[in-house]
Amino acid sequence: MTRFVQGACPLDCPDTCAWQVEVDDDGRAVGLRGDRDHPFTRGALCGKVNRYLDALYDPERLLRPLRRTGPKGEGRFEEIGWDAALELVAEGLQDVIDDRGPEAILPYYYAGTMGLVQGWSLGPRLFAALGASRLGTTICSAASEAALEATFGGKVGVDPENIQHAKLVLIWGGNLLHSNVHQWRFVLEAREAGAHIVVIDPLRTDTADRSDEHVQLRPGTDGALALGLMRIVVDEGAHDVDWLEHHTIGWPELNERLMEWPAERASDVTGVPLEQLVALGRRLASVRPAVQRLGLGLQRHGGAGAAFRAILSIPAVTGDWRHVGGGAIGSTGGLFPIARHEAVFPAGLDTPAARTINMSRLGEALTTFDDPPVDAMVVFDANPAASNPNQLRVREGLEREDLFTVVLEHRLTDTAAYADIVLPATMQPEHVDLLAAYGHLYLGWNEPAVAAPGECLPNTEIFRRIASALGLDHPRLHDSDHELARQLLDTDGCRDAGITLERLRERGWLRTVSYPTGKAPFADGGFPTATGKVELRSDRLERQGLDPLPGYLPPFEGADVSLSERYPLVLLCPANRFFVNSTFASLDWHRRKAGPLAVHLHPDDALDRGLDEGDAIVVHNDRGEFEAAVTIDDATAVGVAFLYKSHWPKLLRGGANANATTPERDADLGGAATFHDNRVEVTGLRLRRPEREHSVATA
Ligand SMILES: Nc1nc2c(c(=O)[nH]1)N[C@H]1C(S)=C(S)[C@@H](COP(=O)(O)OP(=O)(O)OC[C@H]3O[C@@H](n4cnc5c(=O)[nH]c(N)nc54)[C@H](O)[C@@H]3O)O[C@H]1N2
Ligand SMILES: Nc1nc2c(c(=O)[nH]1)N[C@H]1C(S)=C(S)[C@@H](COP(=O)(O)OP(=O)(O)OC[C@H]3O[C@@H](n4cnc5c(=O)[nH]c(N)nc54)[C@H](O)[C@@H]3O)O[C@H]1N2
Ligand SMILES: [Mo]
Repeated sequence: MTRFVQGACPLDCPDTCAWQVEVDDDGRAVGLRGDRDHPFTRGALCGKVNRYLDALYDPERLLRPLRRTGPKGEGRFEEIGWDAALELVAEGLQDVIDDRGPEAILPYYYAGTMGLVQGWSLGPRLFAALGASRLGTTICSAASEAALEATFGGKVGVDPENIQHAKLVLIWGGNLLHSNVHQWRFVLEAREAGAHIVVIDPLRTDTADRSDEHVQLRPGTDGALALGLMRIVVDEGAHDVDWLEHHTIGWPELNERLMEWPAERASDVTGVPLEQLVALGRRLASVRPAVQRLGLGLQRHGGAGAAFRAILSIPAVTGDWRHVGGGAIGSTGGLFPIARHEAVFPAGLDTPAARTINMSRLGEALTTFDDPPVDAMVVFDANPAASNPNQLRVREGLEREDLFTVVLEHRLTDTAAYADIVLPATMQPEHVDLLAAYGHLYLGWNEPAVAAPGECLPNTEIFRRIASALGLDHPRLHDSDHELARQLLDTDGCRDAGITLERLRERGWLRTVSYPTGKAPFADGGFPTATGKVELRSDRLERQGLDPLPGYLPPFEGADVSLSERYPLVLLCPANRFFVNSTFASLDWHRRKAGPLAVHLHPDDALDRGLDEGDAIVVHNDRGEFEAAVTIDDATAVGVAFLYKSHWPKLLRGGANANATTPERDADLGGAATFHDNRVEVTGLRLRRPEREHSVATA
């Protein structure tokens, strides 16, 4: 006999699936399936998560606390007991506090689990109470979030389920078939009902291949395309004057700016053929409802914030918010009435002011900060040695003998290999959690299904024990997991939507807004801006000395002509179908499916460099280099190379992945990382390193 336990996928992905773990009489997980009743999961998990139990029962899982016995990075450790480990952690942190003050401690975390309980509550809370440096969580979506804030007042937009009602779907910088699989079914439903599907991407991705139209623009030029399209809508006389007047701020100024963007200029900047651009603009002028689905790929460039704002402005100009299925959607995160801030800064807990360190410039922080330096780092839910930009500098920082590093992990990642102490954490079927999503409107509950293996503990329990070891006994640092979940749900929004912990546990998932799908909730404005209007002009951005209007800001390296002589290729490194960031990238099945690290080059770029399919290459720029194999691929344009991100550096020949070349440079908004705004050159390994055998890089 087996039974099914309700849970939720914890991975950093817009789909946040509801799943059910099948458990046998011995308490072992033997199966995993998508929840058939969940309106977004609809009974199916993605290929990589179908194999999640491989990760759960991976023989490489960490089961006991470890203390480093070899040099940093080498990965030699000995097992120690929890008591000894916690004593060492408390001692290490206390020494740093005594020497340099609490700000010399940096908690470093991201979305290895998107669980609100295990992720962004008690850990950040503990470090806030210590007075440690705060973390600017910018590595993924900070530019788009800042753009959404400035334009809509928050992360709101079209209910992704309603995309099925659109007649024109524009997908900007999102490879849905890799990274937002469940959204694709709603797109297909729209298409079956007659919608025209357009993918806007420098690469002809699988998603582009299966759509009706592919707009292959130059990387980092979406802002120019959006302005050009809006200009055509205006020239066609199809802008919704009435909606613009009543529900937006700044239309006259934006309209003036559009006059600077005739289609010819937009075509020149983006490289999109004039006829295609004009035809798309006319389609946008005439087809209602149209929806703009914004992925995150387009926002990993210097001008990301401006571009996002320009695209978000389109439905105000076309009046699409009036219609079910019309509008724009970047993230649904703001439609979850969760007490995120209070989870970290609860009433009654003293949290001293402290500096904020931008996580996307971790290498810089670890190697240059002085007042105080970062002398201790506690890493959880993240793998910066694989996933952060400027990998060599991050590594240089992690190698510092005077840096005390603690890593909470499932596996001995590249980052964990640099730790002084590694603490073994539980995985999703082993702990309680509460999940919000950024690609649909359902909160999810995750009930533990199996016992934790070895001596693994949930992140929360580890933080409670670290608090005790430091002698901190404030009750808010010892809240139980259920208590944390209850605090997260303690909001007016949850009360309005009838969400309680009890109902959530009983059902497994609940819709977060009080209106049903099939509504156009922004038909009459009602955006979470101060005025309820779409802010085409943002006074807030103007006060920060930024362009108050949506515009076009060229990519940094992407448009840098002087750099292009030495580094003629722009390197894009989007989502790998079989990994989620570096998660799963050490497992056999996932690695086999993903294949060895391959850099895709346009046939002309390969020919220019004398490279054949499968040749071993070095990809390099001033920041660093990594080894890979060449794949010749006309899915990309001349001058644009790409690979799928997140192989584990230590499993690669050469010991580095694409992030050895990516920049630590902030985008225009939000201090966001700019992974895709990166110039490189590619050289055959044979030519560059004649002393080396030129075999293909291993995965
Ligand atoms: N399988 C899988 N799923 C994932 C992830 C994963 O690693 N693997 N990662 C998760 C995470 S953390 C995130 S943030 C999301 C990311 O997933 P997406 O939002 O899809 O973002 P990316 O994969 O970075 O890039 C998507 C597409 O944007 C294109 N692109 C690059 N530059 C530009 C540009 O300037 N303009 C336009 N229009 N397009 C551009 C790329 O070519 C790529 O095809 O996916 C999540 N889901
Ligand atoms: N080249 C390139 N690099 C990129 C990107 C890109 O487009 N190109 N995209 C960036 C993006 S969008 C993102 S979001 C970042 C993501 O970067 P990270 O947030 O660092 O994500 P991962 O590399 O998957 O590392 C997450 C780690 O968390 C661990 N983990 C999972 N659950 C738990 C838990 O419950 N407890 C503990 N203690 N650990 C847990 C996993 O084992 C895993 O090792 O990567 C960025 N890196
Ligand atoms: Mo991300």
